[in-house]
Amino acid sequence: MNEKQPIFVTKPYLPPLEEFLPYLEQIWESRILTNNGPFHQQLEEKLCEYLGVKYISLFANGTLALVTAMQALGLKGEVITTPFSFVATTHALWWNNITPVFADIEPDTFTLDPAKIEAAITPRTTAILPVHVYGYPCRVARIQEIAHKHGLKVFYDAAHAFGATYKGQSMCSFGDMSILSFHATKVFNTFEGGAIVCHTAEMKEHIDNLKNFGFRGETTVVEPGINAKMNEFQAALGLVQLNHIETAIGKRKDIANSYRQRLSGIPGIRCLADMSGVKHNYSYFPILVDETSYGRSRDALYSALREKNIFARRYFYPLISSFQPYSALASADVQYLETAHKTAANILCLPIFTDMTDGMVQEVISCI
Ligand code: T4K
Repeated sequence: MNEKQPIFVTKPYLPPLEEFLPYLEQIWESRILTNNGPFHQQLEEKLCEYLGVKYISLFANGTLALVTAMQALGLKGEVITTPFSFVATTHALWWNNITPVFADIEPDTFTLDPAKIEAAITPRTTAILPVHVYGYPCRVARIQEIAHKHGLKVFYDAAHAFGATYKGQSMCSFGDMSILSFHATKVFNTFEGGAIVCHTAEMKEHIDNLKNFGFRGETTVVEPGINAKMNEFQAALGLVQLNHIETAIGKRKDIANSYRQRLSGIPGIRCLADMSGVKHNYSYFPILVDETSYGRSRDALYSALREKNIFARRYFYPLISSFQPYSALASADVQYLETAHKTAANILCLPIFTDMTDGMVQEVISCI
């Protein structure tokens, strides 16, 4: 038996407990547990400041934010999206009775390839749903041009992109709206949680109605909404986490740089470089394993790491398009998704988290 503590792909960051306790005391005192309470309101304000955006609506999790974003935009028919993401991206379409149309990704950033989007547009297409995978920006300008030309909405799954910026702008400020995830495994967590960023007060009101059963006021229901509200415990944790976010991203950056430096001499292991004009958040640390020059497959490396109690993850393998609910779609055919398939076969996300020690990083590197 291996006695060593496991090193998981991530370990949620929690602030010192004493910083959270006063918030808990206030909740116990006020008995306001949910439904747009004071911490919820404060967190929306503080997040707008931190992200440099005008309107944000908090959610119980990122998946409900995705489902609601589509409702708010009134989408139907088909939506063009990437197969290289967490399955929630596509599931949210299914929950809205929308057909996902998969298009291939770019080899350098693993984001939706604009060159493949246009070919996938049909008269039924209503929107494009790209993902800023690992916090790397999609080609937002080009995607906007295509959307404009064809009269489509664009909404970004920015679940990985909290705290990341592109050309000085928060990565969740592009398109018609963006969704965020504050799940335990994310750079910024509220245990579970999520948000929608949008651009007008009217749209925020619409989204806020939708996440609260469609209520506007006490006695009027304006649309068939759902319950997707963030509670006061989650919001309180968010307020405390926000004080630590820049330190957390800084620590992750140091870990990413150590990996890059020390893995650079290993043939067949490719790390993603930082992109110019981007402030990265280092939410994941993906490597690509080239079996021929490394001498082992990605899966062999994944298993060898597990034997040493190191739990790297194959995000995102299998592709969403390979999962049973979607594999029969015409757009799921391998011939259209060559880069995505190649990437999914060779990708491995190494452990990275705020409290990761240099010793742990060294352990992972030695094993590789
Ligand atoms: N869009 C994108 C692009 C996403 O990546 C996600 C979620 C969403 C949308 C949907 O957002 P949410 O509805 O989740 O807010 C995890 C997360 O559950 C999921 O949030 C995330 N993406 C996805 C990429 O990863 P799993 O099944 O891989 O997580 P799990 O439980 O295996 O956790 C990974 C490791 O983290 C564990 O081995 C140990 C460690 N861990 C995990 C948790 C939950 C802890 O140490 N403590 C914990 O509490 O899905």
